Amino acid sequence: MRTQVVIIGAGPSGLLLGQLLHKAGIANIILERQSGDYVLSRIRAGILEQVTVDLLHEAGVGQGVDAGGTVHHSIELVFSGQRHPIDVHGLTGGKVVTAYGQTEVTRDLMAARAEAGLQTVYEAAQVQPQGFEGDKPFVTYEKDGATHRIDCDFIAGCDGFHGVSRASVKDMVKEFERVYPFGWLGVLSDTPPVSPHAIVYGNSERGFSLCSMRSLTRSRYYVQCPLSDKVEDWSDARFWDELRRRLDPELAERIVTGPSIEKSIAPLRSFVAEPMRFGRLFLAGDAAHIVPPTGAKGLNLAATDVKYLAGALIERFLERSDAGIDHYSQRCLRRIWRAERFSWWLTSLMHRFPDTEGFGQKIQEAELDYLVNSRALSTSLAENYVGLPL
Ligand code: RFL
Ligand code: PHB
Repeated sequence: MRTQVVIIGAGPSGLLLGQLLHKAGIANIILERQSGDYVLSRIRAGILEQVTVDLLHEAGVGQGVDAGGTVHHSIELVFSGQRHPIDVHGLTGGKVVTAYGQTEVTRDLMAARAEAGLQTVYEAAQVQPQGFEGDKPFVTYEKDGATHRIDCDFIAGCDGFHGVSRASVKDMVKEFERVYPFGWLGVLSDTPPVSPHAIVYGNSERGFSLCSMRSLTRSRYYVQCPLSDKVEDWSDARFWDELRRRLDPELAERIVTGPSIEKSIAPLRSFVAEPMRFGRLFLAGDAAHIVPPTGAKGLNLAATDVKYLAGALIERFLERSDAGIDHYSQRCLRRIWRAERFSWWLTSLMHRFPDTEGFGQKIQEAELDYLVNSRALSTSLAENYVGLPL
């Protein structure tokens, strides 16, 4: 078999890249380890920057977010039992973010791919990128008891943090990492969101909390929890009780509870692998970097990697220029490190750190107080939240 680009991974990065390349007439095949249903069952991101929404339109899949997304003009911070709105729209000269689930983004992209008749091999085992340091790359995989080989011009490693792409260049990458001493317990429920207008980030002495949404009838909530906790430790009743205790009295009163339809614990990590290009193999999205979810940047960063990679490959195939490919890593990493800084900062500001004693805690409280009373720092938060310009 032969194609122009083999994409490893059918998460949002891989599917979006496939769609953008297809629109430019570039043939591609996606190899995915899991089944399509499994990919759709992973509940993750919910907040899209305008750059990401624009890219979905460019890929021809913008109808879903237009119809089902909710535009947010502000976020709210809750600490010391009080709420503080941050007017993101006003502070950024009119920019907004959109609540629309990663599951929905993925479903829209899968549907467009199926409609265009493009090939995705689900449940592909032992996927292995090869020959990418020379000019005849290929990818092998196993399916239904047989080994298959696809020859190609380029390989895109869009296979997430635990994928095979970064693992296959591990001697050539430099890794930067910080692991945080807590996780997030997330709950999805078919209940109206506590605030349909703002995403609420809470810092209380019991730990971090977050109130978000997927639609006017579906909510997404998180609480900081110890890494040793198991999902089974958290009944729905315990979760709702804990969430309420971390908010101010008015919001706590307004929470509409209901049965959870998904509940999971995610560890928090900052991670960057450099560089992101190895001959004819490129890393994109979570395969190259992870941010703690506090800044809502992971999926958005993945989307900008894909924008740069699609642009570079289109330039190469249609204009015979290597300029975009040669600058891919450098272009992405500048934006990635800025998002890493923001996500680390917001994580440090909003969580309780188990080993932080009095001084560190007092500094955190002083910074929160400064943030909500300083237009300069509020503007910095707002402009990073909506996404720095490309
Ligand atoms: P994914 O989504 O991990 O997809 C990678 C795909 O590759 C497949 N794969 C393989 N396929 C073939 N062979 C192999 N050897 C393979 N190994 C892996 C996997 O099965 C999978 O299908 O990476 P991608 O596409 O780069 O997308 C990245 C995003 O998923 C991620 O950054 C976001 O979810 C992060 N994130 C958020 N991002 C935002 O922009 N806004 C948010 O509000 C936000 N909230 C979040 C988040 C992540 C969270 N968790 C659970 C980590 C909230 C949470 C709780
Ligand atoms: C979500 O809606 O899942 C969400 C929102 C904001 C974040 C992280 C996750 O910072």
